[in-house]
Amino acid sequence: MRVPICEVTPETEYAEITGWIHEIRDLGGLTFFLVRDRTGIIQVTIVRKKAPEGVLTTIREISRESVVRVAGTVKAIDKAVGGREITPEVFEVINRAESPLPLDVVEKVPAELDTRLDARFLDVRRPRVNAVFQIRSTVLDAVHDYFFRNGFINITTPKIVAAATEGGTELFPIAYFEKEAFLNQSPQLYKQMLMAGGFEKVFEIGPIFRAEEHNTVRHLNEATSIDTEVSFADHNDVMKILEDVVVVAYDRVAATCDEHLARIGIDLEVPKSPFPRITYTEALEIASRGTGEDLAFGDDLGTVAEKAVGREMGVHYFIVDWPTEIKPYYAMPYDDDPTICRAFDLMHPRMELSSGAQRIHRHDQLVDQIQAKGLGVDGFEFYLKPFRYGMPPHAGWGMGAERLIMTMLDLANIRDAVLFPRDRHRLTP
Ligand code: AMO
Repeated sequence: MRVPICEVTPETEYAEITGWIHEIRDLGGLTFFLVRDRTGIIQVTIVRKKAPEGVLTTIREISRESVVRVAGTVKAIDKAVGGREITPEVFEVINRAESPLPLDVVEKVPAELDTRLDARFLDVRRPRVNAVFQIRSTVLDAVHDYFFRNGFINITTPKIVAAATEGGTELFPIAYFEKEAFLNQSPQLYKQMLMAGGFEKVFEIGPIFRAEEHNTVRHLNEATSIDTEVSFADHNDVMKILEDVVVVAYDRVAATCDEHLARIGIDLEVPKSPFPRITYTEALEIASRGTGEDLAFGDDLGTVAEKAVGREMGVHYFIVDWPTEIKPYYAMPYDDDPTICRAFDLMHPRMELSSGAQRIHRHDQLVDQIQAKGLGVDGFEFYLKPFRYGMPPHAGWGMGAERLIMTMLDLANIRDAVLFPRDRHRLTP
């Protein structure tokens, strides 16, 4: 019976494995193959003089990255990876890979990102790259788990929508019969409407679409957003949830992904909660000091400013009390000073991970705020209606999964945290 390669130990007597030919080393009378499956690598050793005729025929036609089946006796051997090797009685090529390969899976030759993404199916065979996606899977699992354990309902909202949520410029229009439609920028309006639906605690992990004009190392045109919305909660309550989610994700990876982390070369440090909080005004001061720029209330914190604040903070931190004018219409202004609002950003020293807020839950105030932002209420009726029939106070946030993983694993480019990135120039594979 076929077993995963990681289960073949020096004590195993006989094993059948399937996988890909990772490397071939031909020393004349002796040929070594490294065979890889998703669990590990094993050496297959062939002594030409002793090997069965069938095995010798196979090794004549074999190429790297071909899919093979190997069965034979296992021997403990110090010099081989994992301290064991197989001497095959059966060595079958299930599907031969063409040569040359579009990408070297052995990772000896560094490849350009574009070359790697063009041949992503081969790129993810690389143990280091594969480890990133094993960890991504673990992170999303831990986040799901957190929400389920805490009584949240997993929702799925439409990705084809009629209105912008986060501003009009980053919107992808699509052809939807005779109507104007867009790809959803965020589940924002839907998760809020479900607060009027009485769900109280919802979460969604799904795609968001942003028509980012410029290629940067931290923007995608299709990203994965971890979203939540909670009724009878304020911004402080959901910041606590956000901290917990980040810590839970790191904790799970630290506890279960030793081997994957080692492959990537990361010594993972789990962030400690509560994360420090600074106000937007304090962030401006730090940024002005750090960059020499003269930033004024109401200015966006650009990349350079963010980095300067990140350097000083050194750990995950929140920026709170943002100017109402630069946050979306749904963020609730403070009663005693409506120039600032109950919005927050969660920052990693390298970049923003999440934003959220307590939302306006009163219909008329929301209409005023939409109009104050220069937006028309046309097209928003479906969203505004629930606010007239018993909308509870609520708060929530959205966090980019790729940014969470990118910063956790210290990846240089956000494209390394997503299997098939969509950017300004990339629509395939
Ligand atoms: P915001 O627009 O700040 O807020 O997005 C929330 C988080 O989503 C991630 N993100 C992206 N990641 C990669 N590429 C992009 N183009 C991209 N755009 C956004 C970031 C960001 O911090 N509705 C609000 C959230 C809320 O208030 O609940 C929203 O979408 O990590």
